[in-house]
Amino acid sequence: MEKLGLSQIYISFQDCEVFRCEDLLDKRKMSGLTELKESLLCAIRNYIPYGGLVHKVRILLLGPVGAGKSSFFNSVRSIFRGHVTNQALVGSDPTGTSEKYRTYFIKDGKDNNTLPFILCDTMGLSEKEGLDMDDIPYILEGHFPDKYQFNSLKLRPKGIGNHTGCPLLKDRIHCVAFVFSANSVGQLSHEMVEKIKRIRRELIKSDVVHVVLLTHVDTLDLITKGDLIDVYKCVPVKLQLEAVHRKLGFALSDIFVVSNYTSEWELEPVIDVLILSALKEMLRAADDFLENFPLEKTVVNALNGEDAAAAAAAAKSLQSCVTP
Ligand SMILES: Nc1nc2c(ncn2[C@@H]2O[C@H](COP(=O)(O)OP(=O)(O)OP(=O)(O)O)[C@@H](O)[C@H]2O)c(=O)[nH]1
Ligand SMILES: [Mg+2]
Repeated sequence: MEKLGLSQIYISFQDCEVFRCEDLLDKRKMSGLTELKESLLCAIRNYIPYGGLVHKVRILLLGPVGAGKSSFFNSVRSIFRGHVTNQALVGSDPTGTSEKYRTYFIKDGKDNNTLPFILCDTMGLSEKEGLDMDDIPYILEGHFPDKYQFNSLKLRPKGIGNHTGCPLLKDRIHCVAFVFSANSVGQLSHEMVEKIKRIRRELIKSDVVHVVLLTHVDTLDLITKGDLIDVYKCVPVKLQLEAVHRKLGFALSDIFVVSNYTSEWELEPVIDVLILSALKEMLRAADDFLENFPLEKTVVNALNGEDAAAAAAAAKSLQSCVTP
C-alpha cells in the first residue's frame, strides 16, 4: 500500500458483494455441444441390447418423492420429440406425485420408431408412506404391469403381470437409476439413507447394475448455464457428488448430473448433452446386467416369451460357451 502511496488513504469496507457474470455460451462451444448431442442421439438410437437378448432394456427410476424421476422421463421424451413436452405429471403438490407404476415407451420424432429402452417410473420413496419396500422385488422381476396402482394394503392381485413364477427377461428391470435432487441430498434423513442402502444391498445381491442421477443442479448456488458444459469440474457440484458418495456409498463414477426440463420453453443443447450422456451410461449398465445374466435362465426366459430371435441369440451364446 505504501509503495502505491495509499498509506494515508483510509478505506472502510462495510459490505462486500460478490458478483458472478452469467457467461454466454460462445459459438464455438455451441457447435461442439451440437455435435456431441448428435453423436449421443445416434448412439442411443442405434443401441442394440447386449447379445440381442431383449429388444428394449428397462430402466427403473427410483428415489425420494420429488427427486425428479417423472421430470427425467419428460426430459428424455422432449429431446427425442424435438420440443419440450410434459407427458408425465410432475410437481411438488399431491396432484403431481406419482402413485401408479408407469412403463414409458418413447417414440423417436425422427422416424416415429420406438426407442430401444423403456423408462419405468415409480412412486417416490419416503420415510413413512411412499413406495413399499416389499414391492421393489416384484418391480425388479417385472411382475407389475403399466399403470399398476400402488396400494397401502399390500394386496397384490394374483397372476399380476406375467407372474408365472418365472418372469421373462424382457419384462424385468435391467438397470436401476437412483434419482436424487442435488439440493437436498445433504439433508436426507437417517431413515431415508437406511432405506436406500437396504435397496442397494439387495440390488448388489441380485446383480442388478445401478447408477445415480443427480437432478436439480441448475438450482445450486453459483451455478450458471455455462457451468453445465463442464459440470463435473464445478465446485458446488463436486461437493454434492461427494455427499452422495459419502452418505450412500455410490461410486463417484456412477453418479451422473442432469438438469431436467422444468421451466424451459425450448430445448437447449447443454441440457440435452447432460441428459443423453446419463442415458447412454444407463444403457451400458443394462448391457452389463444382460452380459452377466445366467445363460440357462436367459434361454428359458426367451423361449417362454415366444421371442424366437431372442431365444436364438441366447441359444447361440450358450452354445458358444459350451463348445470348446
Ligand atoms: N429446477 C429443477 N427443478 C426440477 C428438476 N427436476 C425436477 N424438478 C422439479 O421438482 C419437482 C418434482 O419433480 P417430479 O419429476 O414430479 O419428481 P418425482 O421424483 O417424480 O416425484 P414423485 O412422483 O412425487 O416421487 C417438480 O416441481 C419439478 O418441476 C431439475 O432438474 N431442476
Ligand atoms: Mg413422479
